[in-house]
Amino acid sequence: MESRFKKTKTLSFGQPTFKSHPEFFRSESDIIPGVTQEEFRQRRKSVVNLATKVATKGEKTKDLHHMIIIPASTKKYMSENIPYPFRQNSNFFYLSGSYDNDAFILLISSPNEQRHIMFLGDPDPVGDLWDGPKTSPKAAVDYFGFDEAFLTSEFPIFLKHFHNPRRSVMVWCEDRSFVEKGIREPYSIGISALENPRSILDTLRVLKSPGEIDLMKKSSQIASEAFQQAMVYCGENSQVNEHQIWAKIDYECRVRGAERLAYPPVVASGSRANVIHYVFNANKCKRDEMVLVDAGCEFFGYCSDITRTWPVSGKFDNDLHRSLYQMMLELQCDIIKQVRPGITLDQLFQAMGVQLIKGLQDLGIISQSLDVKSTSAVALRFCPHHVSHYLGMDVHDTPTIERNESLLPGMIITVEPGVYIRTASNQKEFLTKVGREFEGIAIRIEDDVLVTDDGSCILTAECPKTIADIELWSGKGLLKANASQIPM
Ligand SMILES: [Mn+2]
Repeated sequence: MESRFKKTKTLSFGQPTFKSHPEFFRSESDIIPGVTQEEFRQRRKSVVNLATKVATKGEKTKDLHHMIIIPASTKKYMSENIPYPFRQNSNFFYLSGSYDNDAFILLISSPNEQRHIMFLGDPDPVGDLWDGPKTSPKAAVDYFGFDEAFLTSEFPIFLKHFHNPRRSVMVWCEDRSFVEKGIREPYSIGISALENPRSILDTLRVLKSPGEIDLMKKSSQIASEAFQQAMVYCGENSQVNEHQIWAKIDYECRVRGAERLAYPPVVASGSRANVIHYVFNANKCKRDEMVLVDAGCEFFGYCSDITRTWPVSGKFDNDLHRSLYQMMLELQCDIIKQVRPGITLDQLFQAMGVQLIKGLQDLGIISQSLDVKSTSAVALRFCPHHVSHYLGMDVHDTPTIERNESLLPGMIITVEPGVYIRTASNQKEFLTKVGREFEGIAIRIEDDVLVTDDGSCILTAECPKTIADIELWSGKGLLKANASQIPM
């Protein structure tokens, strides 16, 4: 077979390819590492097939046509001419592998055929001077494997040809105004229904292919190594602040090939860890406190999501820290052991609530007299967030998939129990005298877990989690600091 790169020799791309980044790609047929042009084509086919099935409820309907429109992200500005870092729309990326902005995918299904079309931004001599050339329609066909590709300025002509008053068209698009202003009004195309394709895409995206699993493994590996290095860094530097730990994780992820952090991280030391979405990340870390870090990265569009809580000093010298941490660690490991096909995220959450209350009672933090069976409301006061969410191209992936759906092999989820002992009044009534000593301490431990045929596999297993491993990695930093003090 002729190499695709011979055909596409003159094409340029605004994204990594096998040719430009051979260290990440396996073969020339990959559009992103491990995901071939054929897999992207299959995804588009599956979207069309599922949309058709949902629309007709399995019955054969003769003349119904479907137009599924998935726009790319547009360039967004933070101030005059200064763009925000570009982040592709996950659904557009899932169906194309393309980083192009101001483009859209059009999938057409008629009773006898499917057409996969990409519309791309028009060449702009002035804009291209600043931003570089855009992907051409030829590249969209040759490299990305679309059946046809046009410039967005050609869309009206395309619609004119497509328009047929006898045709009944169901349009699938999240952006209503795009459909009303771009299709219905100017061309008076008879649209029989306007549907949102989101849940169809979520249904497909929640199950990861082998290529996607490998990307998730890589993303998890990169973030795990960044956490190792952050622990070394804290051990090495007697004075750190949250901002520096953030910078360290960001740096260590990027040097390993991640595009960016997957979300604004939480780096919260001391009692600030009680603020679940604390992102100010600029306070000093005290050596006798713990720091909670919730961070992950994106690798070719696939996210990792890790939380670790560790003593800034690198040693679990404080008995309160040590005992509460050990309890949460055992709880988190027990919940992960329950992950298998058939169980639901809500069931994991229930299990966490029961075990959290028992753990707090065993440590004497809350009263023994509380009935463990009616604990979920009390558990929510100590851990006000869910224990799990789906993970994939988005951090909070496939949100239309309910948390009471049975897990299937190939799904990837987080397991992230937390405990937040605040001085908040809604906990006071439960805290014992011993419990009051723990006030201000917050711990969350989060791993990314793949559901397998017979259980699960932790993708973030390299990230230090046991007390011994955390002290080991922090200890590497302490050793470095001591070595640098030895006079030469
Ligand atoms: Mn998470």
